[in-house]
Amino acid sequence: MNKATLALLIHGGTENWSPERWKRRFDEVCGDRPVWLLPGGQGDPAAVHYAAVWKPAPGELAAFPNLRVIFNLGAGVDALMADKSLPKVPLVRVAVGDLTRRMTEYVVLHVLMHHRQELYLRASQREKRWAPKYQWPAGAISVGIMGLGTLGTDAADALRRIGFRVAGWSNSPKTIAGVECFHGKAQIDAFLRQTDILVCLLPLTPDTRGILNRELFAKLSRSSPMGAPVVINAGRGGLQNEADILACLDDGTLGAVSLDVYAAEPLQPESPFWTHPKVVLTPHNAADTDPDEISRYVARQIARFEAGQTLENVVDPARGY
Ligand code: NDP
Ligand code: OXD
Repeated sequence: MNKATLALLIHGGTENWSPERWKRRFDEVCGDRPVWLLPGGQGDPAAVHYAAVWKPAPGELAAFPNLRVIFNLGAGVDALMADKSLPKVPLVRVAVGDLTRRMTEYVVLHVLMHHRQELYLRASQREKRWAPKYQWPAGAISVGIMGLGTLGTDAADALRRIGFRVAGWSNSPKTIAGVECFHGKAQIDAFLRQTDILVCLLPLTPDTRGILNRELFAKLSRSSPMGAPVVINAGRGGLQNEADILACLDDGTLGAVSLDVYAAEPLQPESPFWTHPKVVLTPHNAADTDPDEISRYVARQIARFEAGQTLENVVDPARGY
């Protein structure tokens, strides 16, 4: 019997994300399962039971009447959640070691950059200025991580092992060794009050949109040796109020920010973020995904599904993540 077809709908991304590269990988891991790279109209849409997607156009998935599972090729599903015509079938997101480790690299790099006063030191170097400042130890800094899911938990562990004091905030209660855990709206102020460096790894949902705003920044700790709190956002641009970030950097409510994500991507040339001396900017590449590992992950999930086992990392449409 013919195996059900897997359709690939892949838009955007870096050169690592070329749709042809994904197709080659999926062909390798799917054996004799037909893999269609769309758009291209390779056959009857009714033959498609699985779709592996990145940024499909709204309505694109509704064209497949017999879809059983949608696999998002990234961790964040906010773009899919916004598609009102999304077929009501399980949506599986990516949670794999490779992506998690890359995000932890990004978080550790940026926390260390601010903790070790790199903005000041690089400016001194450019000006040939020998002006050492006292360097405090990691244990003097409290890092607070918003989002203690796949990514936040791993980053918390790496930071704790370096010696930072680490806390985290999530929707539901958690117990994580060496990490002070807060949850829900009732505990957010207590979490913020003791946070010197805030790392945001939240998903973008109706509850979290715009959460990184002046009101929240004003609640962060102001007693760290850095002088003013630092914010690092690698979640989604929709989590941040960009006008508030700029105003808070300029009036000292914030000392510096690292941003990987923006309200509108790609970031426009006229954005003040490009040249702001207190902004460390990356082009949404904190954690690139690897087609090799992710195609194997999707093939494994399809095998589980067809064997009657439960799919892993299924998105809860009511929560939006
Ligand atoms: P998970 O779903 O594993 O974790 C999400 C975490 O956020 C959970 O701890 C959850 O709480 C918490 N959370 C969600 N909503 C709320 C809320 N309203 N209040 C408090 N906590 C909340 O996601 P991942 O860790 O895998 O990924 C997180 C996000 O990172 C993705 O959604 C994506 O947007 C972004 N991302 C960015 C990348 C980049 O390159 N910049 C790459 C990959 C992902 P609970 O545990 O209680 O459910
Ligand atoms: C993702 C991303 O969600 O790249 O995986 O942002």
